[in-house]
Amino acid sequence: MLERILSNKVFFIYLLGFSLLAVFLTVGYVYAQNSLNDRLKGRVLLQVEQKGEAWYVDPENGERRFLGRPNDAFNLMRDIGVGIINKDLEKIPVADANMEGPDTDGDGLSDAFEDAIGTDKNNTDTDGDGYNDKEEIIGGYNPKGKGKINIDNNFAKIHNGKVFIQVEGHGEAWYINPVDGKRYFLFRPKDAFNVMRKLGLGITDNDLDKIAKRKEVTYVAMGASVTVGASADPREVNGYAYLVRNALKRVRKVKFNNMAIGGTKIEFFLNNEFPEALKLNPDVVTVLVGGNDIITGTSINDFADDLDMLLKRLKENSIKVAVINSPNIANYPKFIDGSNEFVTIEKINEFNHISKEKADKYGFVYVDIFNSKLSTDMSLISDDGIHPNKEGHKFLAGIVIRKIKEIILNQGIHEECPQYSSPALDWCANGTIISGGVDENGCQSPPTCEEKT
Ligand SMILES: [Ca+2]
Ligand SMILES: [Ca+2]
Ligand SMILES: [Ca+2]
Repeated sequence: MLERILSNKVFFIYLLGFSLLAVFLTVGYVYAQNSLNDRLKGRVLLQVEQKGEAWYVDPENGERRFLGRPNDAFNLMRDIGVGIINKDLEKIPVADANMEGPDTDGDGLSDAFEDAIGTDKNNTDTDGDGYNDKEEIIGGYNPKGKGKINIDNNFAKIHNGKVFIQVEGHGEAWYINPVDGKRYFLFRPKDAFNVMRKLGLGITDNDLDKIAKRKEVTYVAMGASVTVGASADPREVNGYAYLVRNALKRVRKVKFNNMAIGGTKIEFFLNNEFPEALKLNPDVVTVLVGGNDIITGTSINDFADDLDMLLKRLKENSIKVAVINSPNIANYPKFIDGSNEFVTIEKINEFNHISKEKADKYGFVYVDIFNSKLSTDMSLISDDGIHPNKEGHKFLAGIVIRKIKEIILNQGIHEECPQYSSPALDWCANGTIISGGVDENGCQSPPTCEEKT
């Protein structure tokens, strides 16, 4: 008995030792990886041991994305771009690059460049102070008026490596180079590629391997007409589910599928949309529930049972879910006259109460749009008196995006498995190494050592 306890104890100490080693090595690995990622955030990397393939390190999460051919690179940069107003953009110094192209006034700035910075493309000296537009903008002077430009180096620093899209212009894009803190004009695909080539940093395959590739996420939207995108034509551009997809694309590679069909209810989500969704092996599902069940008088018990079953199945398949409730449609033009006996604020609250209860039961995110402008601000509702309009979809997407990002960035989607180094050679020399097996995330667990008896 004592012997058994001792042997268990030895085994435990080995296990503990190994675990600590593993933790130490993992922490070391992650630390090294993080510092490399941090140093390279926002940089373009060129694989010097290959054919100079270019990668872009996302400044937000340090993951790398393949830049591919010039057109791909340009589209990718626009894809990751964030909107900026001119007043903020002007805080960042301009790089003397990418000014080639038709130049009507011959001042060295292309017409497109002048459109972007707001100078006169038919006048070499927009403000008439004797200094031409290019000299001024490159020298940090204001080509449109008196004095210097109010450069804010801290602002540039915070946004190093990002791509900005001018929301007040024609959507021109600029890349903030982390090395010199200047902005590089990205007008044509060629510009994007030139920037990449000129500013790119050579990297070995070995170092590149240490930088995580962008994780992929499969997002499926379930619901009815609102989720289809009704009253926000073109739906694939303005519908909330598509806007959520677009937002996800900023942080992840996204596979998206919209399962929603107009006029459907929870029973249909469960029996039709869910089986189809499951085939895609989704990571994240949003399900907007309540609307048609409330309108057509589904019994609250049936709703509760079907929603419970749907969420249970999603949970069983390890899918992260955001349950979106119903806004106060009793307040909507279509129902405000009380013509639909089922549509009352009491009923809506009853359904939403179930949605919240079930979301909580399965540990899912609950998205409350009842307590939002979608219940009160009828300027968000379309002329049909029931569906959100374009602005309404945008508003709804904003709420969902915040919640979805919580799910994806905090709970981890397709997280890479921890890396363990091999234990010392004499580890378990007198025992049998037992494979650690695969954990619930599909990651290999460290092996254990069983003492020989
Ligand atoms: Ca010019
Ligand atoms: Ca000019
Ligand atoms: Ca001038």
